[in-house]
Amino acid sequence: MYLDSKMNESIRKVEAAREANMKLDPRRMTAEEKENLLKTFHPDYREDQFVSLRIGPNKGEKVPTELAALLEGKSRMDGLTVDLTKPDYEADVLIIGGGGAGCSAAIEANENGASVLVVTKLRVGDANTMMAEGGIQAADKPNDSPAQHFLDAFGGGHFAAQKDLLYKLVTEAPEAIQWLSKLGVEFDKAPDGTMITTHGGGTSRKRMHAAKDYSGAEIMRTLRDEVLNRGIPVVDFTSAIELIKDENGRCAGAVLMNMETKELMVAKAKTVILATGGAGRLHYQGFPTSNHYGATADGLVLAYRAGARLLYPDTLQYHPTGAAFPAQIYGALVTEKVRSVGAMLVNANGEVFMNPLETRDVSAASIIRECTERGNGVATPEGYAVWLDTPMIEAKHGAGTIEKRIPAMMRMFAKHGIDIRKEPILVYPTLHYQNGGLKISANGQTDIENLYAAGEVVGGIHGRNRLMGNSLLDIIVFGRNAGKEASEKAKTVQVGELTLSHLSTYNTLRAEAGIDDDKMSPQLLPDYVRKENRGK
Ligand code: MEZ
Repeated sequence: MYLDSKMNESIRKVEAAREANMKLDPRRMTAEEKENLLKTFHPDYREDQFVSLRIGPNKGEKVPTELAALLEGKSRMDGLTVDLTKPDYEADVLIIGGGGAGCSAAIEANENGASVLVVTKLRVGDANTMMAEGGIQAADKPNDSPAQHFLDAFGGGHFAAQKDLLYKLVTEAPEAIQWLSKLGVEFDKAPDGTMITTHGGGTSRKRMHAAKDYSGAEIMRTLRDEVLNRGIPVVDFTSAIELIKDENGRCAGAVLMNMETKELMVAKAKTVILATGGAGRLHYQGFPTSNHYGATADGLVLAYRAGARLLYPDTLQYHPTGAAFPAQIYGALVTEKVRSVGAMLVNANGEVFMNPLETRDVSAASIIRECTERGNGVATPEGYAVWLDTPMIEAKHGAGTIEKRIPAMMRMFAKHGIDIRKEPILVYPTLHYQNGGLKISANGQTDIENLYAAGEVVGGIHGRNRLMGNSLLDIIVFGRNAGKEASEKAKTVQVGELTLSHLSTYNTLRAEAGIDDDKMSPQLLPDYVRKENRGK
C-alpha cells in the first residue's frame, strides 16, 4: 500500500512493463564494466570516508573513519582495576560471543572434553546468524563440486581470499550441512527427500540450501538448543571489555563487564575464541544496516589492542536489497533469495537495468548508480530506491510460491500493508557484512598465541566481497574448527601470571601518536542518542 502518488505512478509503469521484463535475460557485466562501476559507485571507494591508522599492527592502512576511532580508542579499563589473581570464572576454553560461530565452537570444544564458558553481551543467539535469511552454500549435488564452489567464491571476492581458508570453507561445506541436519536443522527438501538448492549472486551452480527465508534463525535455534542441552555454561548480558594475556604474551582470558550493573569480572582460560561478529551498527557512511543490535566491531578492537593484525578492514558489504520503504523497516534485509526465485530489479520507469544475480558489490553499486548518476530512482522519505518486482515470482512460478519460499518477506511487508505478491517493493543497499577482520591461520588462531577467532570477526576467507550463503557456512566451518583446535591446544597449556600490560603499551603508542580524544572502546552498543542530547 503505497500512498505517495509518485510511487504509485511509478508502480503503474512497473506493472505495464512486467510481462515484457519477465522475458528478458539481462546480460552479465564484463570484468571491465564491473571494475569501473565499483570504482565510481561502491561506498568502499569513497576516499573521504576512510583514514589511515596511526598506531597498531595495521599502522598506515586505511579503515573506515568510524572504525579507526574505535581501534585507536581509549580502553574502558582506563582508571579502573581488577584483581587478576582472583578470577571469577575459569575454563579451558573461553568463548566470547553467543552467535552461530560461538555456539558451533562451544559444541565442538565440549565434544572434545574441554570445560567451556560462553559469554555474550546480549542473549545467546542474539546475533547476525539469527538474521540471515536466504541460505547456506555447499557443493553437494552431482553437478557441482567444492572446486567449482572455490572458483565462484574466489572470483566473486576479487581473487583476494586467503586460499587455504577458502579451500577449507568449500571442502568442509558438505559435511557442515550434514552436521547441521543431524543436529536438527530442517532444510527445505523435495518430496523424495533431496535438498532443494537455488542460485545466489555469482554462483555457477544451484548450491544454496535454505529453510525457507529464515535459514539463519533455523540454524541459530538448533545450535542454541544444542549448547543449552549439553549444559554448556553461558553468561548472558556480559561483555568482554579487554583481553588478558599471561606473562608469556599468550592470550589467557578476558575482563568481563556486566552490561546492567557495570561490575567488572575476570575470566581466566587456557585458550580464548573471539566470535563477536560484525560491525553494521557502526553505520559506516550513514548507511542503515541489516545487522543485529550488538554488531559494533568489539572483537576487532579487543584483538587489535592486544596486537593482532587485521586483514582487509577497508572492505565492507552493502547488501543490494535493504528495505527502503516504509521507514519502520528501513535497512532491514530483503533476502537475495527474492531474486533467486525470480524477482528482477527495476527502475522508476519500469526498466530492468541489470542482471538480478550479479555479485553483491556489483549489484549494490549498480543500484546506487541508477539512483544517482542516472536519476532513475524512486524518491522515498529516506532518499532514493529502486523496485524489486516481487509479483514476477508468482507470475513465473504460480500462486502460493511466495508464501512457500519467502514467507518471512511476505510477513515483514504485510505488517506494513504491502502485499508483495501483488505489489513490488522498494530497496536500496544496506550495510550488511564486514568482509575484513582478524587475520587467522587455517587452524583458526590469530597472530596472538592461544587467541582464536571465528565468524564475521575474521577477515580473508571471502576476499574483498562475499557471496550469499558463504557466511552461514563460514560460521559453521570455522566455528567448529576453532572449537576443536582451541580445546585441543588447551590440553597442553599452562597459564602463567595474568597481566594487562598490553594496555600500557597501547596507551604509550596513543600518546606518542598524539591521540588524545577520549572515545571509549569497545563500543558494545550502538550510539542512537540524538546529537543534541549527547552528554545530557
Ligand atoms: O549470506 C547472506 O548474507 C545471506 C544469506 C543473506 C540473504 O540475502 O539472505
